Amino acid sequence: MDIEKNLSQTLAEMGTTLDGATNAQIFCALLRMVRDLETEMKPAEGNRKLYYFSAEFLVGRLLRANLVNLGLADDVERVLAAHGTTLAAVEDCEPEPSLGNGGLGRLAACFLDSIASLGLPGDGVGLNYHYGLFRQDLSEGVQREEPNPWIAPESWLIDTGTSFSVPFGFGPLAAHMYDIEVPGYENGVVNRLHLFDVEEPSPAPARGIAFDKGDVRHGLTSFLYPDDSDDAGRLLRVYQQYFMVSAGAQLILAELEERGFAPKELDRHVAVHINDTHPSMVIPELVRLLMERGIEFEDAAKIVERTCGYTNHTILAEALETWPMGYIEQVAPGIVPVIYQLDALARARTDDERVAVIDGNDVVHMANMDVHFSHAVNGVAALHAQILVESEMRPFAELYPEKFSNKTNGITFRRWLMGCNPELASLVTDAIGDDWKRDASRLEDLLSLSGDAGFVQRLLRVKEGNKERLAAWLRAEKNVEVDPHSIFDIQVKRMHQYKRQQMNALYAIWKYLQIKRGNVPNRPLTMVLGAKAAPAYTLAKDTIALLLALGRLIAEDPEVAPWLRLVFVENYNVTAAEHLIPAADVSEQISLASKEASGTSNMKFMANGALTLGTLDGANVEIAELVGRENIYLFGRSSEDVIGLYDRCDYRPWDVWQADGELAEILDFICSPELLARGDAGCITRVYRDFIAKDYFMALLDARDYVAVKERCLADYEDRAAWGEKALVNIAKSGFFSSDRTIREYNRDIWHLS
Ligand code: 26Q
Repeated sequence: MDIEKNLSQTLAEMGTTLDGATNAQIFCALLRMVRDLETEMKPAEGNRKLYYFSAEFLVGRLLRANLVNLGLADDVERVLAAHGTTLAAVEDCEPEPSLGNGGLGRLAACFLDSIASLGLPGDGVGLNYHYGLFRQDLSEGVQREEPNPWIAPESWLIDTGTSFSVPFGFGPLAAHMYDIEVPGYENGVVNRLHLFDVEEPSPAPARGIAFDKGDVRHGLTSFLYPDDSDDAGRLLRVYQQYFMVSAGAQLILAELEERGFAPKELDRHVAVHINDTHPSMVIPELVRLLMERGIEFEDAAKIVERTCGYTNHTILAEALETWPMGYIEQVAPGIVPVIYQLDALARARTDDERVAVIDGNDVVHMANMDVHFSHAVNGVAALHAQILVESEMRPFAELYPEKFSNKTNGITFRRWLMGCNPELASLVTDAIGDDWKRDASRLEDLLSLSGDAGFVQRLLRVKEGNKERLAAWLRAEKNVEVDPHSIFDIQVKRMHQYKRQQMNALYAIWKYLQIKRGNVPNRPLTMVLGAKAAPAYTLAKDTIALLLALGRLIAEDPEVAPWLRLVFVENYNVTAAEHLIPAADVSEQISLASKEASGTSNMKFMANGALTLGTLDGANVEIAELVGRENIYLFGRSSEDVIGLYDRCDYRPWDVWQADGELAEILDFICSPELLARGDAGCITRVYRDFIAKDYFMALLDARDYVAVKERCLADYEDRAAWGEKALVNIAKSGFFSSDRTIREYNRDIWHLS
């Protein structure tokens, strides 16, 4: 197609020309072009259709991703260059749809891309939040949350004109369906992401990201609720969840009928996937709807069990959802009798109280309901699935051994390599051809270039270029200066104690003190962190305050500043990730072993040639197996050790503080006057107290080993050729983590779509 002609025509309708248009106008013209092209394309077909239910789809900006999949990105880039602009400048006019918190939501987005790219029939079902995850403001030295709107007059949302009536306790409420098209990679397929919304949304949030909880009819889809550490709006989350699953379940049955099948054939023609427990009420809702259509309860329950699959994303007990029956009674009285019947049915299978759907306090355990009434349950990395079976869900695994499996997470290489790192993508293509674009496992062909000094040099130069571009972006967007010749050591992910950003802070203090004593490193180090903390998660917000104060202290110290920078990137989101990850030298994956179910940024960094500094947790275990011990920097206690320490209640940080003078000095520095003066002293002091009194995620236990291994890693950086070889092996082995591989496994073992 003639892109230049198409754009010129649209821009003429808008009263301008390619040379006269603003980037915002060009963005609109490209958006219309993509939407028009996709209207002509067809959804994938098959005997069974998947509906992937998720409260979060962290899709990120969509212009470039769509152009990549339509095979038009390079041509568009050329046309724009001829008219004095770039795709990067144009896409900066697109507000990011931040419709998720972190890994779980981004995984759902990668999965939709892979499902379409594999030509499988499958749509997403979620909610059209008007405000995505809050925008983070750090200007006062602590996190402030601001509303984060993304829906512009012209956006990717398609009004389908369809709605479903959701039977809430207060009466029916229409769920209006908007769609976002999901094109496959150069295969002519478009699937859909269905996002349900109220018909008359609230005009604007009253104030901040607070919400008028009384006004469910208008405010139900206003906000994405931040993760489990935020208790505000619990009841509202139940309203959101039921709204999503009831509308989605009705859509499923309507489409089933349209395809000419009877409700009792549901399991033969539909697969429903439940992404963590947030959509779990789809189970009783489907049973209720089947019963409305004349099917007996027991048969309905059997059909639904054969239809549904459930993925667990966490073993942190506090993140497993439970809802008091009173809440469900108020929100969705129609499914209350169904849940009681499901509880009775589960109790007929076992008298083990630990696996009950409803406990003695009339509280519903969503994950328990999911396991009883799904035919497949999976973890998201080998270690995680093993821990589920051997400990967290052991009674279930004994009851239903055939249900349990692992599906190691993946990422889409379209966004996370071709889209965000075109220089590396073309270097790879020059070396091995472009088969890897359809089959990421072919990246292994790069291993034949191991030992090719010229190629390794080119690889290092691509990284240098990306570091320079990141430095320019940080200057323009975040108002920070970094030295592209320093080592870029990056930890970006949600802020959580188990992810141990606080341990990274200890390293910064250690390094600061070393430099003060004259032990300057070979080369400057730039530590980059980025993370949002749940608004009610005090300790997480305190850790941000500590890192900000440390960054200031280091920057203001003329003895240290030439050697060390600690940059905390404000408002970390998908867009920021796309700039940061291609430029990373070191990927920080330092969670307490056994706590990170999988992690997915670890995979993105690996594919972009960063070396992992990490614990044997989540998918890091599989990364280590793939690249070999010489191409990864591992430290810290094993998951077995950690689980043992928890079981025996055998960890006391106070003892570590008393026994290890050097560590105590680093810790005590947190409360030094010079640091407290550079930030919120109350927040910083709380982090200190928590380290010594609780340290629930054992940062002190691994701190020494962490510092030692990090130093070895940074020293190794100086042998540039050897480092480049390691990066090469990481890129070559990263193909395993393609979400195409993950989705093939889901399809083969769980969904059976075609
Ligand atoms: C629960 C109750 C009430 C309100 C919110 C929540 C809630 C919201 C979001 C609970 C959990 C989440 C998000 C979890 C998540 O992102 N988990 C991550 O999933 C990734 C994809 O599988 C893994 O790679 C990460 O290891 C895991 O932490």
